Amino acid sequence: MLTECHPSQTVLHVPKDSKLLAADFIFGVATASFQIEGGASSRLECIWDKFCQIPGVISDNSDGLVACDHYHLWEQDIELIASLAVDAYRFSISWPRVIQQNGQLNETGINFYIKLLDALQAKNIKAFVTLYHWDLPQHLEDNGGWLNRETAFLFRNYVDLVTQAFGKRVYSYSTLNEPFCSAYLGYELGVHAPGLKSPKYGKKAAHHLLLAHGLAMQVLLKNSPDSLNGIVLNFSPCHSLTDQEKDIQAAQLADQHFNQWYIRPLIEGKYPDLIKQLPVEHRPDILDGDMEIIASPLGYMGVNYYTREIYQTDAQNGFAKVLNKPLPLTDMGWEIYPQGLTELLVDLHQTYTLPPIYITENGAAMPDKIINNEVNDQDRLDYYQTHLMAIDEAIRQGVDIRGYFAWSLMDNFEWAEGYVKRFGIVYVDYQTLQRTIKASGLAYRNFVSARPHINNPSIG
Ligand code: GCO
Repeated sequence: MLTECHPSQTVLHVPKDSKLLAADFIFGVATASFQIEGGASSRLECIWDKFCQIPGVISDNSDGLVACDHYHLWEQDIELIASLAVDAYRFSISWPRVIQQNGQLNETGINFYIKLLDALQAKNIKAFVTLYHWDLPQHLEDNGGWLNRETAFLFRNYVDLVTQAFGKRVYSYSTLNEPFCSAYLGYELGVHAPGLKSPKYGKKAAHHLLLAHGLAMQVLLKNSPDSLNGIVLNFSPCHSLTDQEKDIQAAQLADQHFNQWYIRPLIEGKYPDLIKQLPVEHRPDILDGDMEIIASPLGYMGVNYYTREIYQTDAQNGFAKVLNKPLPLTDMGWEIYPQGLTELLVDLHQTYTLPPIYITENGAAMPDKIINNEVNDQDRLDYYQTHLMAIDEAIRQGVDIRGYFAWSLMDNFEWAEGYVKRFGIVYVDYQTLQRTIKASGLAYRNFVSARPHINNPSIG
């Protein structure tokens, strides 16, 4: 029975005067190559292939060799995306699929994406293309990966070749997805590929990633000046456990390391002042001109938001993440904290001169059950509802937000969590590869297709 005070609802809605309903506000769904494609035998090995072979690093000992087999099922996946009535699809290009070891284009690989782009265009779905979502070719890692400055220039060459091949098919490019994750999780914490662990590595890798971004922006300006070109960053607001000065400072320090370290050089051409306090061997190797390249003007910035983090003081590192999270939590153990999204967006807007913002990822892993071919994921639906309202509030407070992408189109390989954690608005049966739209997916479809300008083109 439905009771009046129950927060759950089976539909998504926003106030009638919300900018989210404007005709030019884009709603989409997002994925990434390694997480969905499979088709591994027709591309080069990437760092995630190798990482998955290390015993114990992936919670279910799985890999990306088949994943959702999107490489073979892409046509039905485009139909699926179209059936959700979204305006846009955000996906990434697998560098090891489109570039051969000798640096030349792989024709089969590039044609896969060209067919995909053409099919999207035929359905009037805007393509938001991510050029790097973590699947570095393994042979480049063997040469130092993102710790080697040369990788940034090889990224530029890759971007040059693919963007020429794609021509005018792409609505929006993002150079990198979440350089924080590539650098910190991959090279400092070692929980992501390539699994290196040293405080000396994180910021060096980050600098080369940011340099790669800047170099790619220059290429995009030349090869694709009419597309919306930018970068996608992830943020978690850093809160302090108590009101004590030491905890407050700890949270501020974490924020400098994890959030400001990436946005500030992009917008202002300099790293946070914290750089001066870092041990010399932890500092990035910055050459003359690097910061200008990194701060190339952005057409937009993508913001990925899932949760906030809480910190307390720590004698050794200055800050420590509080592991005991306040409820409610998602299946990832991440606190559901929609007000953090409003806070984050308003804070960024007050701190920086921002380009237009797109929320390029937001969503939740939930313990889904498929029963009689239905997934009643009310918990995920509630997550979307509260986060859409948080975005609405940020827009009301003056932030220029132009789009929203649900993470993810479908359940997929959730990195170190393997296939155990499900983020999709579409359920994937990994035995049969059958896709089933969850209740949240149906609600999303109903929401986007009921916008005033869709029903009546003269409104909005
Ligand atoms: C990220 C990545 C996605 C993840 C998602 C859930 O933000 O980490 O872009 O690939 O799957 O965020 O963790």
